[in-house]
Parts: sequence; C-alpha cells; structure tokens
Amino acid sequence: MSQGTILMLFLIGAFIIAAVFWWFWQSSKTAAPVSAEPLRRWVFVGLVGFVGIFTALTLSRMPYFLYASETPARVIHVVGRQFAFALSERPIETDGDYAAALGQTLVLPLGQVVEFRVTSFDVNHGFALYAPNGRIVAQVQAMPGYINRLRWRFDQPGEYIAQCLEYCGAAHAGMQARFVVE
Ligand SMILES: [Cu+2]
Repeated sequence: MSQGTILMLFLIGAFIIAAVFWWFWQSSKTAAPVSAEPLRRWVFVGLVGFVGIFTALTLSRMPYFLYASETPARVIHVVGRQFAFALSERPIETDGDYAAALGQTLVLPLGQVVEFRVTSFDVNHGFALYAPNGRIVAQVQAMPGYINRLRWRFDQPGEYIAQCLEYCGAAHAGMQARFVVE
C-alpha cells in the first residue's frame, strides 16, 4: 500500500469521525430527546464487521508469518546495544563476540530468504532495514531476553542500513549497521 493511499484512508477516516462528532453536537442542541438506539446498533454492527473483515484480509500479511514454510538460506545473528547493531553469522553471546561482529560488513544473498535472529544486550531497540533506495522494507523489535526472528527476501541489490527505530538514548539516531546484498 502506497503512502498516498494510506494518507487518503486516514483523511477519509478522520472526516467520518469529525462528521459523527459534528452530528452529535448538532443533535445535542435540540431540546427534544433524540433516540440514537437504532443508529447506535447499526454503527456497532458496521464497526465490528469492518474490523473483522479488515483483520481477516490483513492478518496473513503480518511479517511474522513470512516464508514460514521455507528454510532460510542464511541465518544472521543480531544484537543491539547502545548505540550500534552487531550482525554476525555466528551467535553473539559475549562482549567479545559483539565487538568482533561490529567490525565486519556482511554480504547477504539476493533473492533468497534470510533469517535475522534479533536480540539486545541492554534496552529495547528497533531493528529496521532500509533498502538502498531509502525505503524501509522490514523491521522487528530487539528485546533483551528474547530472540525475535525476522525473515526477509531481498530483491534489490546494494547497501542496506539497519537503523534503530525505537528511541533508546542520546545517540539513538546514529545507531546503525550496514550490510550489502548482491
Ligand atoms: Cu534507538
């Protein structure tokens, strides 16, 4: 879904909500009691239906289920720590592993499923992947004590940036890692 479509949906939704508020404001001015019961019932049924259909249509597109039946071509271990991400093909368990992984630039395969196993050594971080064209393609939380798996198939070669997307401290904005897809 494009940014323009999302903006349009937001504007339509905002207009509908504003119209409902305006309608209630107008109807509250009249002295006679207004029976909103039938309308209320239909608004409720309509909202439940809308949410149900929207959920059914979009839930299967959650990134957590992506490529669930496939065996990833590569497994990359990721650890976030203020203020850098370390990526490695070997598990990162100690400070030494983390420091060693910081210095390397991984090369990941184009057009194959890669699994990132993402965790944190300190606080919550957001592990977001930006394609060479600057667009965000996938993201997952980096949480201490948990390993979150993110599977992704890169379809654009070039240099990707992993950027922290959860505010984690003073140097959060510069918390990045780079890797290459080819
Ligand atoms: Cu951050």
